[in-house]
Amino acid sequence: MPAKRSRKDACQLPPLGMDETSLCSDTRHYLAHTLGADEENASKNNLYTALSMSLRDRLVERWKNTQKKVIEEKGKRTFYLSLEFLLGRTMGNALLNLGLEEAAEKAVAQEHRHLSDIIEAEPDAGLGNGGLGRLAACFLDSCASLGLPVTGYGIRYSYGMFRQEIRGGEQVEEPDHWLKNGYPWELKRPERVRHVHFFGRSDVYADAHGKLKHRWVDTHDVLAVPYDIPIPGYRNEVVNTLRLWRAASTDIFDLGEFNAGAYPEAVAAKNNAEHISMVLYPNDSSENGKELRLRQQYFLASASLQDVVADWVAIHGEDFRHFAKQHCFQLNDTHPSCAVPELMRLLMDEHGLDWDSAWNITSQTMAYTNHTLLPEALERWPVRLFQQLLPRLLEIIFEINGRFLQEVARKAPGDTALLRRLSIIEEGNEQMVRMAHLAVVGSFSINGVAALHTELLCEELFADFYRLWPRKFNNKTNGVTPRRWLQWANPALRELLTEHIGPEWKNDLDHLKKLAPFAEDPAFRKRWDGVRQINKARLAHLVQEHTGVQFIPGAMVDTQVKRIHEYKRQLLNALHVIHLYDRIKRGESAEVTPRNVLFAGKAAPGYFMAKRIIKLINNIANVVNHDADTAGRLRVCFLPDYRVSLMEKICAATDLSEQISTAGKEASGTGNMKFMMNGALTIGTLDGANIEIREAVGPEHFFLFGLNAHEVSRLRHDYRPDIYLQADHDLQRVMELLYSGFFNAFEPCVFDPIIQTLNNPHDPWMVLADFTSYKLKQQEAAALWRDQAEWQRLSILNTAASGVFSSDRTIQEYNRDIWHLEPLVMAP
Ligand code: B1H
Repeated sequence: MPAKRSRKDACQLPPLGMDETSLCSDTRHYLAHTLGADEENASKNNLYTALSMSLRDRLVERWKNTQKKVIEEKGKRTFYLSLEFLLGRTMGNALLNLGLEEAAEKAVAQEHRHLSDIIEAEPDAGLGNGGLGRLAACFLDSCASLGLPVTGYGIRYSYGMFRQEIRGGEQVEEPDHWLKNGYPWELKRPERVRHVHFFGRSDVYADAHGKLKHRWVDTHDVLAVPYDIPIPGYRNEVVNTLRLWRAASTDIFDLGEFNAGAYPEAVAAKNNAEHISMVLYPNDSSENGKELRLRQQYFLASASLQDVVADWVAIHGEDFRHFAKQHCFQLNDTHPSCAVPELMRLLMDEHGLDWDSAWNITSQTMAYTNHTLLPEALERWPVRLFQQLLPRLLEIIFEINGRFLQEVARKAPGDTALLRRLSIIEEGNEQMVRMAHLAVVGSFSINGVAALHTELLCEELFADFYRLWPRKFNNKTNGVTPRRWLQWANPALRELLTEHIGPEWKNDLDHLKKLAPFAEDPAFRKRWDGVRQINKARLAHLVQEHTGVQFIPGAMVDTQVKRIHEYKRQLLNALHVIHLYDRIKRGESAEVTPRNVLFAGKAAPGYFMAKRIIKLINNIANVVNHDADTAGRLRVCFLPDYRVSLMEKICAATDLSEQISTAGKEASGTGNMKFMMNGALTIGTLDGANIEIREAVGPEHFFLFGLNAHEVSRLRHDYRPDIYLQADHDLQRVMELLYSGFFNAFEPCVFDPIIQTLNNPHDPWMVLADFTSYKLKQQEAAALWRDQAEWQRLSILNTAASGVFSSDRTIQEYNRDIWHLEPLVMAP
């Protein structure tokens, strides 16, 4: 046996330097030796890649130390399972969290470049649709920053959220090949590949002791190949992991075809497997119902659980007695909820546990977060599809359901209507698996994402479950990471804050409260305004560059950026813009407060109305911006390809944040929090987290309008849009402009579908019902804008009250109530 090499013999590596010189020399090394770039004229992209590699090395050191620590501590761990992680760019985040901003600035200067240009060379990792995916990314940042041992599991889509172009006012989707230049932040881990089963059938056999067991046979397997992305905490030496799975084919050919000479055909068949991780489904808040989507969901659940179980077995063998104490799986909506039957399957079929032991483990480790009440987003899969694709899983789901319904029947004998309502299987023309019911039955914790949302979950969507298990339900109001959304997005404000309230807010956002007294100080308000002007100039430049629209200097920046959806009511905002234009045209120009109205957002490619709304906004912008009468009064802009890196510039420059969804429909919203943190005032309905934003800043500092959720549901049955129209002359004029074809001169009838829904008594979003109160609130906001001292005062108070919307607070609550993890403390 060769002697084991002692540590001293090994070529020991000194820790990497955290100064500009070592960063610079490493970056040059990668430029010259790894990328083979000509040092004299390396491209921006070369420099971005080389600097990323230098930063990654520094992350990897801390990553390994963190992993070692996690193993040593033998503590409980949480796994965040999500079909979406909307990371955006990584370089800025790595620089900020490692404390290397200045060093990088100087290192890049030595290459005669600006760091800001290098940062712009990074494509966004757009592996998510919107709020739900971005929340997952904010949560990872907070977990690492709080030192909590949390690992993210997701899919490494080859194509993320589509790129949006606007042609002729319409959305055109282009594929987002974000990996085309390589992704320097990931490490492939081929040694941890997993096999995921599909198709085949469930088989019963007798084990060595004569016990009947199940196994899934004749399967078509797909390989799951992991790629790890480091998630650094904020200056605490912790680096957690986001593990993304790529699908690959097994090396098993169809030997029949192969030997029959159909070699290319046999090889080509391998392609099918790879389709699973090809593309993100671009539907926000509505289910897709496509078989490939179910394959993605099971692929993620199975690969991730196998990964965790394999680590357990490597240390504890087949003894699962303490598994539940040591693990929690947080399900980001129902999308990964195949995890419930899959963990049952792994424990029983692959590790020999009996049903009760497996169920105890499963139902004590799964926790489910619901993100929407919209019926169109509630996932249901045909039993027939499950049977074909995941036969063994379906068998387990039926067994879970049977046992669950027996328990209900014992508690409520004879109540068959209740059984039918609660069942995981929906009966009807076609039997369906209700994924939300599966998640609720299989989890020990179920949470909503804002106070109102959780209340409505308990009262409506899950009312029967709530009566059964009230203690499972809890609220976790969303938050956003203040590293990306305040420190990084708003460096000018960061400096001003630290100068006046000290640096503690960077580790605990509650310290922003100390800002409140400064709101009364005219000199400070001037400084505040100065910061806002810098950010607004930066945004105006970007808007001009991408759309040609010139923002009116000094005018209010009034912003609505989010997915385009009828419930979010971009239409209400558009009607208001028409109204402002109408006032200018009827000679009230002097009374119209100058505004730049900014819209951005993507529509699901198959969502007809959402696409028409984009067209309407663009046509309105075209008319307004080209009418000489609007000069200095009104500009309207639809900024294409909304994404994380754009929001970083938008949120710091917005004066008025539009959060105007129909009450009861927006589960939480998180853009609303980013705007508030950066000093925007909100105009909004009593919906989602708006309610908590208003409470935090004080009702007098929030522009509230519209029906509340109870009024909306009561009005549902006798909504009369004509009544609201009759009552508001301004609204009549707006609608007449629309009817007259004023915004679609050479495009007859394009807006007819919009006009029809607005006038439809079945319009679920009740746009006209809220128009008048919205218009009046907008007038109040405009009046306040004319008093700049007062506006700045409220702006400061908004930032001062925003500490509670840090995702650090949210994650501390998840940990206190659901996860119970011990924070890691790493030596500096
Ligand atoms: C949210 C989704 C969503 N809720 C289905 N539901 C999807 C549903 O691809 N799909 O099938 C994708 C996304 N997204 C959002 O979650 C809510 O609308 C927001 O109000 C909330 O702030 C956000 C985070 O909780």
